[in-house]
Amino acid sequence: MNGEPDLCIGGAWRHASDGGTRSSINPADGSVAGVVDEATVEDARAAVAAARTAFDDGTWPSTPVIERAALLDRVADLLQRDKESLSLLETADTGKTLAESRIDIDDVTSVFRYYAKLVGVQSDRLVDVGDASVVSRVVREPIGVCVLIAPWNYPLLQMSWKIAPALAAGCTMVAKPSEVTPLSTIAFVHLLEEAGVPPGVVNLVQGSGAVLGDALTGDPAVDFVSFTGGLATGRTISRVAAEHVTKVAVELGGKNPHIVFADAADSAESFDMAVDHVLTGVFLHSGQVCSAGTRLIVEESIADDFVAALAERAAKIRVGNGMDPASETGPLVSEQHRDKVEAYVALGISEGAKLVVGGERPSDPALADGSYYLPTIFDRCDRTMRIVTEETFGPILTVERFTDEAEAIRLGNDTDYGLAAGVRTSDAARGERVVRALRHGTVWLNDFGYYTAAAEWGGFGKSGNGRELGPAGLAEYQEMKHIWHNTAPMPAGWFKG
Ligand code: TXE
Repeated sequence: MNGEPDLCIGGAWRHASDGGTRSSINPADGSVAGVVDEATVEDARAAVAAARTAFDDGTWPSTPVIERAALLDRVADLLQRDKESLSLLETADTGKTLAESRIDIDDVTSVFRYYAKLVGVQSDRLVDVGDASVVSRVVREPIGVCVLIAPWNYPLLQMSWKIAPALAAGCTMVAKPSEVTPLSTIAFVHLLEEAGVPPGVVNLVQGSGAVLGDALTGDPAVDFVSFTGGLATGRTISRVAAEHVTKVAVELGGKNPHIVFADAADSAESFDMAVDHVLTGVFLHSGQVCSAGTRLIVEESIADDFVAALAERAAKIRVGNGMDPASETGPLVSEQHRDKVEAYVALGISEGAKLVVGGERPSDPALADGSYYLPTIFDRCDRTMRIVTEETFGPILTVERFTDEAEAIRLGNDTDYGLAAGVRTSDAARGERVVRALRHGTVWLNDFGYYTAAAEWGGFGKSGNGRELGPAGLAEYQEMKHIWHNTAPMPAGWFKG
């Protein structure tokens, strides 16, 4: 970064083979957050080859589990040591508030600690085949060379959900952060080196996915691609990887319903809490969250009051520079992304949705150089509108109304995606019925947005396939091998001649 080499290939830090660089822009004020080497296709191929060599000829895949776990714990310690500097990089690159970045680094730490523990207690499975002379067991082996492609909204967090289990499993890898937010991942790969990750195990390239993508995901030397990002890119990657029947896991965002029954807001206190959770669920990180609760589905009897209270609080959200402790949410990640969000707002208006609050940039001249956008609410929405069906990935809440439980469930499932959903009700039986009926990978009942490293994360439908976090998030990086060992073999006796 800023003159230092940023590509890590086979344990050596290098500049791009053609000397190319890219400026990473701080969306809070348009300044340059860092100048970073931009890999070429040749660099991407070299990174895959280095990962392949490290897997086939290196020691990491056969390093005892206890040592791999100890390394993950060391990474966690170093993350805490460097928490402030990593948080500052994350805020400079993404625009998110420093408070959010600090939470991200704590979450990254937990992921490493979790997988250190989990891999340490995994054991082979003995299978009783009813023959005392046969030892039959199922063992886990690393899947091989992994390509890990991350997005820009949670750069280090999303990358850690991939790197931690990949390392725990004994894989080697090529990591490609988003070209929009590479800074924290570069610092992190230095940290991995310091923790003792052997050369070639974690390779790093930065650059445009459109340029490097096929070289990374279509290389026959790759065994697994883990991708988090947009639906269109997920489709492309799945197609390219299919050429060599390469396993793919993709997390492609969501259009997540937050269903509010009237009984969850029947006292002043519960009403305020429901408003608070809906507000946080959609406007945190200015809506740039794959699990953001972007579709409010509210019972008709309370809808008018609920939307009015939401609008009042949305108008008070302090949008500003993430480095200012007074800011409650930062800018959108880039000018281009704000253009996209603004186009969705214009579309919503033309589709006939009722704009209740927001729908514009902040007027504060101090924010003029950043890509800020105000929290926006559209009422009177329905499924014919693209703002209800498509992921806007900005601070936009759409409101739909229902009159009974069946309709609430139908609306909640009426999406091509299926990443996350929220349900608010004081009726426990109804709550259980509705959460079981919703076809989403995570469902919160009377809460919203929380996750833990120990529970699986991923989507139904077009939100993707595969899982991250939890035991399944490690299993993605492991092949199961059945070993049948006959200690006293006999002739099969099938063919008599
Ligand atoms: O994502 P891309 P973009 C959604 C959100 C957003 C939309 C587009 O709706 O508005 O996606 O965002 C790499 N082969 N999400 O364009 O392109 C790219 O370099 C291989 C949801 O920024 O999906 C980056 O590293 N890789 C999401 C990563 O893919 C390719 C978070 C993600 O970028 C590639 C972010 C290719 N052909 C956006 N093309 C979530 N699920 O949380 C690009 N990339």
